[in-house]
Amino acid sequence: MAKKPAAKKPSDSAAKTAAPSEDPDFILHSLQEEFEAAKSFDASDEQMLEFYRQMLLIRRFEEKAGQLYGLGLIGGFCHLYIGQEAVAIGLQSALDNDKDSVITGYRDHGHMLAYGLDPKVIMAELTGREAGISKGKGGSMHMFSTEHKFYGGHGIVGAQVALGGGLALAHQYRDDGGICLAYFGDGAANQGQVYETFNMAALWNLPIVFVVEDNQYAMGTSTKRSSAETRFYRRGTSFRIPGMEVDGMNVLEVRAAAEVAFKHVREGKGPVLMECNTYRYRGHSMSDPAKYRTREEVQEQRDHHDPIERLKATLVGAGHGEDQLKQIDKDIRKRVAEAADFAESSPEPGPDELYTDVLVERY
Ligand SMILES: Cc1ncc(C[n+]2csc(CCOP(=O)(O)OP(=O)(O)O)c2C)c(N)n1
Ligand SMILES: [Mg+2]
Repeated sequence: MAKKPAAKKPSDSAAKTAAPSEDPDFILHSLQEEFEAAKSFDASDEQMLEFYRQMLLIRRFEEKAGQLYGLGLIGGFCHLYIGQEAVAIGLQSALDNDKDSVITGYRDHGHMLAYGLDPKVIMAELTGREAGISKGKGGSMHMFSTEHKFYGGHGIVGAQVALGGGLALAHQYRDDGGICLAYFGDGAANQGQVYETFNMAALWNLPIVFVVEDNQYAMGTSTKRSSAETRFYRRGTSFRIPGMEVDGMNVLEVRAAAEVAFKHVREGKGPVLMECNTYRYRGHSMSDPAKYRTREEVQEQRDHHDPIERLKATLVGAGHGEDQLKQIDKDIRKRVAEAADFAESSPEPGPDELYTDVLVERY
């Protein structure tokens, strides 16, 4: 786990034994206790293999995206998700894609791939091609698909939280049974609009799960330098939003937390705030030399907390051979190479596309 939970104070254990009505922090840890009771998702063999394939696809895709950026084939910004794969896969594997919506910031390639989409349309979006999921007009930071109920891809830090509140209100208003999953970063967690949204979401009992992907840094600033309270799951307490603290480097733990949180929200009990502790291996964006941290710090995370290696060890323990897992990697590398070839060779959108998708109506 990227961040060690602080040692419990005596008052925490006292509160644990108190009846809910006498426990001032009941709201805060009501779901955490349920989650702690079954912290690892009891995945079938096939589910575990699927989590492994999906996380590896994100990893290899992002590595390739980094290469294409280096070759000048990706314009604008490019923020890689390497290291954080278990968060998107653990959470989104528990969604109902026919009903639920997802919204996130600019580090969004992994969240799109978690839908099981063909990597070709994501890579083509990165290279600005017509075949891309947003016709090549969104690029890395602004992917969007109403078809999949994926509402972006946002470059304004924290904006997706307020917009996510709106998506949740739409689910409630239309009574469509869906919930919204709104991801944001540790840096975004210090934005004012986040707390305005918390207030409204709790007041109106909106069906939303707020997820802080605490990857330890906001650009070059560590959470310790930017945040008075780094245990982000506590930040909903004053709005009576239950918090959950999750090891975001462990896909089975993230999925177990998703089960608890989604059930709570689907039952109409209002929002949940989940903190997933994770780590980004690469710089903030491709143009970040990452001088604010040591190589050793990154290496320690790679060597001891990597989410893919961790699941691999579980799979090996369950009897899967190294050869089988190597073959999966080989197949994924091939898919990603094909996606890159496709993205490099497909045409750019025509000039008339400049005037489409600007307003809802074509003009
Ligand atoms: C409103 C706003 N302020 C500042 C920025 C510049 N900016 C871009 S990314 C970023 C850091 C955000 O970090 P975090 O929320 O932790 O997300 P991460 O990049 O770690 O995924 C900042 C300050 C911005 N895009 N929007
Ligand atoms: Mg961050």
